[in-house]
Amino acid sequence: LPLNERLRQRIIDGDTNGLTDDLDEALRTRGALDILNSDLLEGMKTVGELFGSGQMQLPFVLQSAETMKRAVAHLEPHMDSTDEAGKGTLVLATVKGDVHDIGKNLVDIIVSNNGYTVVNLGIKQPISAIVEAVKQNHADAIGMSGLLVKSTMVMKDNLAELDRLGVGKDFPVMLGGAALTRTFVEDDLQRDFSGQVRYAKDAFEGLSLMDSVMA
Ligand code: B1M
Repeated sequence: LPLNERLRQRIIDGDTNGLTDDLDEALRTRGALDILNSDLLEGMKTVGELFGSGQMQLPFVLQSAETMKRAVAHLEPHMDSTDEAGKGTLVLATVKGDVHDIGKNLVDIIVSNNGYTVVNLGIKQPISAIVEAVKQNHADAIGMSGLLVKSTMVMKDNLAELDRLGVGKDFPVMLGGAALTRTFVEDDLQRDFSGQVRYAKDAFEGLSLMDSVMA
């Protein structure tokens, strides 16, 4: 297979044997983000389709996810970063009940490589832990990730809880993950929230949102 297809196939097959060699070969001619977006994320998309249609079982999805994580870790040092620092602090978490963290961790990499401090709380985080981390770190914004359809309702409850605690207006909230849509976040959720809630379709939009919030 040509190199780009081989990389895609490695994610689908969860095949780490020779993965870093292939990545190094790709890095000789292409940027890390291009490899990530064009090949690795395409592979993950196929995994999602195969799993969704019952053609792939969960343990294999897990292997694909592990392969993806290794690939991202290998590419990370090659990603663009700025010397800027201290642009602001983002508390980032995957919401309660949800274990998906590859997208969240990409947001962490992109945003922290571009001058922000990211406090990444990990997966399955209740809103109480998020609020606690925001206070402890004097954060400027909250980022919540979730891929399950039920996570969209958790996010809605979390916004209500921020308002109940009286801190909704204090921290702009950024939401991301495959089950969300811009309309759901910026119309439906925004309507009931006292502060600002925005949708980021990918990690780069997450970075632009941070830039606009901190401007
Ligand atoms: Co799961 N899973 N999974 N899974 N999984 C999905 C989400 C699913 C759509 C697959 C499918 O059916 N086609 C489906 C959800 C269906 C639904 O809710 N209606 C699903 C399911 C059902 C499940 C389980 C329930 C399966 C089971 O146990 N029977 C279970 C859930 C467990 C739980 O959470 N409680 C489960 C488990 C798993 C694994 C553990 C095996 C593994 C996750 C491993 C890990 O993350 N460490 C896994 C995987 C890998 C997937 C798919 C195949 C791929 C997700 C992924 O990593 N994509 C996924 C299929 C899909 O998404 N179509 C699927 C790559 C990643 C870069 O994309 O996270 O979307 P994504 O991030 C993007 C943007 O969304 C955005 O930026 C990123 C790109 O730059 N973004 C943000 C994300 N968060 C952001 C936050 C921001 C800003 C942007 O600011 C805060």
